[in-house]
Amino acid sequence: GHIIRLEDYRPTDFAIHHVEMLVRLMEGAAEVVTDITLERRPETSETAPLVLDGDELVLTGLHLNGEPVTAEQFDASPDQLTVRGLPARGRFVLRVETRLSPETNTQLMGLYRSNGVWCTQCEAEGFRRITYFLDRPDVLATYRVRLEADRASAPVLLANGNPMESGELDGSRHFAVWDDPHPKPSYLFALVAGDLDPLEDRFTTASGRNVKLVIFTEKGLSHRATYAMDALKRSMVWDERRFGREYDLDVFNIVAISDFNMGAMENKGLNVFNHKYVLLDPDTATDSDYAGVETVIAHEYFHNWTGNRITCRDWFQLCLKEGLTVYRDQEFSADERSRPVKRISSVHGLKAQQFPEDQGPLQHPVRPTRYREINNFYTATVYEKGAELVRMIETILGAENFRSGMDLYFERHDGEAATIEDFLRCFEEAGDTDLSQFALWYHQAGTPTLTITEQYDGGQLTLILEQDLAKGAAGTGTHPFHMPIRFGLVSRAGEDLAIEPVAGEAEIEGDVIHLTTSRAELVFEVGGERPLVSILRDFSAPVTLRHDQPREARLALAALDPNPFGRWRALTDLTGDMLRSASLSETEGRGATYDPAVIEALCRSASDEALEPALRALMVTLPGEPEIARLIGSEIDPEAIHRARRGALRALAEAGGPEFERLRASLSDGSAPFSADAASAGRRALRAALLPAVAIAQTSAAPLFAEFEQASNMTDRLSAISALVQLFPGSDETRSALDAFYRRFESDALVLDKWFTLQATAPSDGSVEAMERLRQHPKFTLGNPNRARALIGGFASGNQRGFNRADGAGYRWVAEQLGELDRLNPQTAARLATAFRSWRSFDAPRRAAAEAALRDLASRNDLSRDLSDILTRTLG
Ligand code: B3K
Ligand code: ZN
Repeated sequence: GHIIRLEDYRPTDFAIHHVEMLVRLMEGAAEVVTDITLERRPETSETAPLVLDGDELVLTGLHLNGEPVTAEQFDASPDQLTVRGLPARGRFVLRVETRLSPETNTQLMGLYRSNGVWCTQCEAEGFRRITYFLDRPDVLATYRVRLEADRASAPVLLANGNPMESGELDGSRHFAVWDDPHPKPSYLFALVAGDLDPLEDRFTTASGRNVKLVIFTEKGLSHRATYAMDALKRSMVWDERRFGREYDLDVFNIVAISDFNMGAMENKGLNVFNHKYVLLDPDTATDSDYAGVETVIAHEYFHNWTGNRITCRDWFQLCLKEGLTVYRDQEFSADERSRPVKRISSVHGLKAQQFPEDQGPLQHPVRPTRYREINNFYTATVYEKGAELVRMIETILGAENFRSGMDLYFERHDGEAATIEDFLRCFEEAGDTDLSQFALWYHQAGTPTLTITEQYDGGQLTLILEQDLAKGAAGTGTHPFHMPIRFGLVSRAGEDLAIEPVAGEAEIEGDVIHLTTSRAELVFEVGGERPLVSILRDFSAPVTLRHDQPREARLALAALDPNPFGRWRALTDLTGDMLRSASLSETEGRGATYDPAVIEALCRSASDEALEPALRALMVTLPGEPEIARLIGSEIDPEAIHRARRGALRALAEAGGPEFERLRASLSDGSAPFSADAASAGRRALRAALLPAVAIAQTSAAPLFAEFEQASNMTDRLSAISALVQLFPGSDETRSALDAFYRRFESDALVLDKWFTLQATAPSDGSVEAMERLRQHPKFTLGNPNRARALIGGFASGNQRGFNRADGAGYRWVAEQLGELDRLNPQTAARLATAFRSWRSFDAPRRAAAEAALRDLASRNDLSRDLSDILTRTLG
């Protein structure tokens, strides 16, 4: 396929100043008339043709300044429109007419219909599926859009910006006109039309602008949007206080849609959401669903400044808006909920998603330099590692200079399409510092390793820090990074000691070491007692840490590090080591053993009243099977990992069982009404985290089933039924619970997704056969991305044993589904295919089976560019 390269970037030959659109929506078709006001740039040759992008388009009319364009003057194909002989100077208007078929658009890019609702998705290159255009982010224009539709099927007509006029038309039709005064790239264009229910509210900005807020849902569901509305208002306040950013239109609309390729989309003034990230109530949504809604609502809202007011020059700069906006939503959640809990969850997610990507065949720099299909670069590396880089800038500069850098960025680049270089320059100026070495984080792919060696003698502690990017940097360079390493030296009484370096090859500022070389030694005066080294606090750099720390020092830090992140890390390092060696013992047929001191530490953290319950839940949860697999790294044997983890759970149950039961009872909210606040959610999280250890000790599934039946909210219900499915897969109780769950929620799409995922992750031996039965279930469809992800993604990413069955049946089943899904929805198929990214880490029979399944799929000649790009790189 054709490769797009960063080094080939050049501006367009023509500028677009303004766009006027008329969109006529009808049953079975849509007509689009687009008046594009263009101007040849002064540096463009007077004869250069205008070349517009298209994708599966049908041109039905073409006019220049009101006159038909003659056949000799243009060439049109479904994916390109070339017009010659255009004016050498001054503005002109090109009218482009297209005819679309939203009902048959199963890709869900461009204009499509979801449950009868017309909606659009344009990022990254969907606008070209609506009209021919310079469909790239550095072409900014103002838009005025007139929508016409039947009043009965589409009483609500929405587009970007502010509402202007609306009224009746002949027949049963009506119209509405929307005007967006802020110049924007085409990927932020949106329209929605349908029979939707509004949930309305208002917000007054700091400077007094009165904004109407509306969340639209499908009929009868608006009561489920109240938490999303609350999250939106809190986001608006937060962005004013934390970054001085106010909203800039008279209305802010959000629409919840059933069929959506990703989480949500930040279209200017008209965010379109996967309904999963809007609709909630205690009976159908879990606490993590609530947290997810809060995060995504905030994320899309924050894009209004980081993404929309300042956008990207080209798609290579995607992390400019995504990494920065993830950083902003993480900070919002940290401020709204618990900072350490949020940080630990983010790091956990980074290690689970981004690290394997960065260490496998889909590795790429945070700012890539080439791509075949841009939709495949909305990755954990661009988003989550991108956010880590912004966080490191904050650590390096300090909070105050960081804020000045952000202020400068907003002031200098407002209304522009910017680059990572522009962004970094603002922080260099604000912090009066050189970030050229730091910039390597954007360019060099791979997870660096940071190795810490301690030496202690005669009251002096020496830390040797070494960084290495030798492995897996895919030709993007291996120069030393500027790594900010936050640390503490902790006394045996659990206090941070004053940091007094006597000699050092790296600069130390406060509690941050600036490591800029491959190796540095630092010597500290510490007196008679050897301190505990709490290194890489708050995960101040996205690295793999190798710290050959004595076990007793880790146990001590797990109990008393004043930094909560440090406690969590010490404990997870211990459990990780324990499970890693237990798995290796299982593979070799030796009995696994579980270090009683580590089990004891897990029990103690669960009961530690000094810590908030949400943090205790994170500490007592054993690493999942994929996590253990990552710690092993190669020749992975999923069966051994499964047995080892079960063994650890039993050891935990033996040591802590009665105490866990007591704790669970004490944490129960009893008959108090459900509250979604972080403290209540934290208590439920700790109860859920303790449940597997309590349940595994029971000889029957009956107590779990009773817990399932008595649950008064989805969080408790799902934790009980998950434990049933995981620990008692074949039991009557499990079957009854799944049936009861189905009967109660069969008409609720979002809960039904949970039902499919629950079963996709069940550890039964015949999992592939069970998957095929679910695939044939009347409620299953590949046409809805959430449903496809629930079943196929639930299995491929949530059932390590089943997907990686040694006979290859799991791989073949998933590959077959991907082939079928690709014909409908290439983007979702490609996304699900990334589940194969770690295939080389498994043992030889599994590697061979995975490769065969991948090659078989890759050899089909009708694959989309999306899926074939992922497969080629995964195999490459
Ligand atoms: N910007 C969108 C993602 C678009 C994905 C296109 N394949 C949502 C977000 O990151 O906020
Ligand atoms: Zn985003």
